[in-house]
Amino acid sequence: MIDLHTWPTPNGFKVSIMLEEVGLPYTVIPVDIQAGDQFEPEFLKISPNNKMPAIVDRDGPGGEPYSVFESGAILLYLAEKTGRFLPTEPAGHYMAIQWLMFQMGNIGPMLGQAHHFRHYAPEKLPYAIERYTREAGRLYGVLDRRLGEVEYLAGDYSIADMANMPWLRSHEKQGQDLADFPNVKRWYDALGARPAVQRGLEVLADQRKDPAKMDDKARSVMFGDEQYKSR
Ligand SMILES: N[C@@H](CCC(=O)N[C@@H](CS)C(=O)NCC(=O)O)C(=O)O
Repeated sequence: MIDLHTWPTPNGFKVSIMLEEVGLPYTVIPVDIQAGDQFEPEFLKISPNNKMPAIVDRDGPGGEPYSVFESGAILLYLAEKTGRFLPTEPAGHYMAIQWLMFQMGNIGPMLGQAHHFRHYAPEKLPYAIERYTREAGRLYGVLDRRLGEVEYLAGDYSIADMANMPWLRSHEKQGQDLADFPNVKRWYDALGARPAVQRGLEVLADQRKDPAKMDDKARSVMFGDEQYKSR
């Protein structure tokens, strides 16, 4: 049994999609990041960077409970635990890891900044909006070129696709139009048609709050003073 500490965000959905794909039983433990659950001492023991998602595998290495934070590490852990969605032959294996790292180092941080400056920032800063919207568009272009050559990012469907796809759901909020990226759109629609992906995207979906309606307390927890209290 896996405990999944999560909230309905792209990083959380990566892991719920994988758990649905492999069919491992899991319990969802909500981490309300607008209420500050990520700073609870018990949560920090399993996720020291105060971010969801995190998992605890009750049947970890040696049969002992084992916790994992960072969604990319969680996807690798689950892929290796189950022997699914990560090729074992070296060329495919490292291809999947490359596109997983591409997501962790680029798609997540840059699309996240585009979303932040376009929608969350109290001040509309043209420099930041232009910089991150342009970078988001460049990254969509990288994905589009890759997906013009292969059906899935690593050839076969893998954790690399599961990591990238949830981030593209907010393409409008990131200032992007999928019509400009036809190969991305083909892949995005194919993933969205998978029942396991649909179930993974439903996890805690009813808890999703409109960022435009974030109150001062939530803003402080997410972006303000509360962030620095756990130091
Ligand atoms: N690199 C991390 C990023 C996780 C992350 O950014 N989580 C955000 C929500 S999507 C979070 O928990 N934010 C709460 C906070 O920073 O206090 C991962 O991929 O797991």
